[in-house]
Amino acid sequence: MRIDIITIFPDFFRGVFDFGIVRRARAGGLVEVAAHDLREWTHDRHKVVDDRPFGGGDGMVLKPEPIFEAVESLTGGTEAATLRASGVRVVLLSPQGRALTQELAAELARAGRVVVICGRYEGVDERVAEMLATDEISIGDYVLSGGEPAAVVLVDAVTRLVPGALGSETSAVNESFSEGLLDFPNYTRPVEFRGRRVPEVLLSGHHAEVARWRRRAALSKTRRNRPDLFERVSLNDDERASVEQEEENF
Ligand code: 9D3
Repeated sequence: MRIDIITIFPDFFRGVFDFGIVRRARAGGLVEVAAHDLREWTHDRHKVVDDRPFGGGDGMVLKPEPIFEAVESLTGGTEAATLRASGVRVVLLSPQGRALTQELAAELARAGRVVVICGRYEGVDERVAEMLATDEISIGDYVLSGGEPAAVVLVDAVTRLVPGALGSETSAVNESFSEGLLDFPNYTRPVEFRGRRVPEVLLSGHHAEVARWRRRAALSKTRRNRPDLFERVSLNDDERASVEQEEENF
C-alpha cells in the first residue's frame, strides 16, 4: 500500500512516521508514505496555491488546479469514480467530512493506494470534494489549523490495519473498538503506589473472577466516558446487575 500526502507543509511530516508500528511497516515494505509539496504543481513564479472566495468573505481558499494536477501526476486520474474503481482512495481531510472510524480506517487499509489532501485556510474549492475526492473525512468535532495533524492520525490508524503490520503482540480483530466497549483498566507493579493499591481480585489468581471484574470495569468505564457506545452494548442479567451496583462504587 502507498500513501501520498498533498500538503503546503511537507516538513510537518518529517520524522513523524519514524516510530513504532508505522516505522516497522515502512521498513518491512508493507506501506510507503510520502509527503508532497502542493506548490510543486503550480506554474507561476510565486507558486500560488490559494485565492479569494467567490461571494466574499475573510481568508483564502485552496485553488483546484494544483490539487487536481497533483492527484493526476500521482495516480494518472482525476475522476473520483474511476480512481475508486482502480483501488485508489482520494481522501480530502476537512471539518465537513464524515467521521473517521475504525471501520473506515479498515476500508482504506484494503485500498492499494491512498492519496490524502490536507485542507488549510478557510477551506478548499468545493470541486475537489465534488469531483476528485472519493472520501471527505474529519477526525472529530474540534478545530485544527489544517489537515496535517489529521493526516498523521489517518496514516497511523490505516497503517496498523495493513495485513502484517501488527506483529505477534496483538491482532487487529481483537481490539477495543471491535467489541464496542472501552478497554478494561490495567495495573502493574508496585502493588501499592502512593497509597493506592491494585484491585485485590487482580492479585488473587482466580481467572474467572479476574475476567468478571474486567468485564464489569470495562462496562463501567464505557458508561462513564462513552455513553454513546454504552447505549449500544447488550448486557446479560449479571452484567446489568453489576453495572447498577457499580453506580455506587465507581
Ligand atoms: C468549520 C470551521 N471552518 C469555519 C469557517 C473553518 C476551518 C477551520 C479549520 C476550516 C478549516 C480548518 C482546518 N481543519 C482541517 O483542515 C481539518 C480538520 C479539523 O479541523 N477538525 C477535524 N478534522 C479535520 S480534518 C481536516
